[in-house]
Amino acid sequence: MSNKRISLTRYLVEQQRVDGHIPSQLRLLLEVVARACKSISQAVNKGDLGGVLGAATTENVQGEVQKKLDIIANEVLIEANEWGGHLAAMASEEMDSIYVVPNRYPQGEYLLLFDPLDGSSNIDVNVSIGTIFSVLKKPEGHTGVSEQDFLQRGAQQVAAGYCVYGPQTTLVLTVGDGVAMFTLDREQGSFVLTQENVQIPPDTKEFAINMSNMRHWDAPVKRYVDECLAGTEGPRGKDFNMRWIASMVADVHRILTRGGIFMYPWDKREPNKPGKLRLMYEANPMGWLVEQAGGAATNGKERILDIQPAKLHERVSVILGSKNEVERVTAYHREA
Ligand code: P6P
Repeated sequence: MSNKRISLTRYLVEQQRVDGHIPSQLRLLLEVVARACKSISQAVNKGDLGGVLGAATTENVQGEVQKKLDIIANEVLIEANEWGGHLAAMASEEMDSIYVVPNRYPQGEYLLLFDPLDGSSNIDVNVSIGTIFSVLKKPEGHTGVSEQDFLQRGAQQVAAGYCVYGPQTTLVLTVGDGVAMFTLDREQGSFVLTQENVQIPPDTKEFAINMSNMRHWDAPVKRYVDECLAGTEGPRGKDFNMRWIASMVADVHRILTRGGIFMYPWDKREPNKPGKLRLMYEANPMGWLVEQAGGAATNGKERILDIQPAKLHERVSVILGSKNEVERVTAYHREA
């Protein structure tokens, strides 16, 4: 077995050739997204040297003040993908409405959704952040493209992934045949396969939630966390550890790497909102990755990937990670 590392390009070509899993247009799309993530990684790594830290003067559709790097990352992804002929349109956390590929370029059959830089609150304090992306096929039978074409269940995704900008820059990807991880080799300037067939342990001793919201949680979540905190004397009979990076990409990467459960549940602070995180370009891609690695992802009541979206930027409660833990929290919701 040669110890020669396999590049992302070779991995995708082999997936296309061997499993017919990746049509050539989708392979092109994934290569272009990976190249855009490399550019975003360069910008992120410059930090203050690149004058890219701090807030911009604008707000996004969520009413959140945008960071300069949010806007830079969004522009990098748009410019990298609009000319290739593989996309009909794009949707982003940073844009109110969809971005239809301009007429001067050929239209493709795929829809690309992304959170260009998730974890923005961590940008200025040098903590890992990341890009999350999801790929859908444009529904057939009609010309043109509209927001309605994006409103598909997460189970309809044809590819999903993220790139985490941390001590390493790592691209994590699924096309429905398991989860693979590619680490950026800066000397070569290419992503190299470093993990294949990623598996999340079904049990864990590590939970991730923002504990400062405890007084606002619903009873099932409070019950689950109280039992974890009770440790060996409690009903779980074991001690738990807690992590909260406040960067979903970094928390999910840890869970894909060593197991755990991540929760951003509904809480009483904004009772009309189902949760904080967005369904289409955060929960759906992360939910599919976690399922493809043997984990589970629900909103406390149902599988994330079965939720029929009503709006492009709709939010959702998220419980994902080690299968047995997610099933326990979901069972507590059903009992309540
Ligand atoms: P809080 C980042 O802003 C984000 O959208 C996710 O990446 C992260 O998990 C969550 O919000 C953190 O939220 O309320 O703990 O700051």
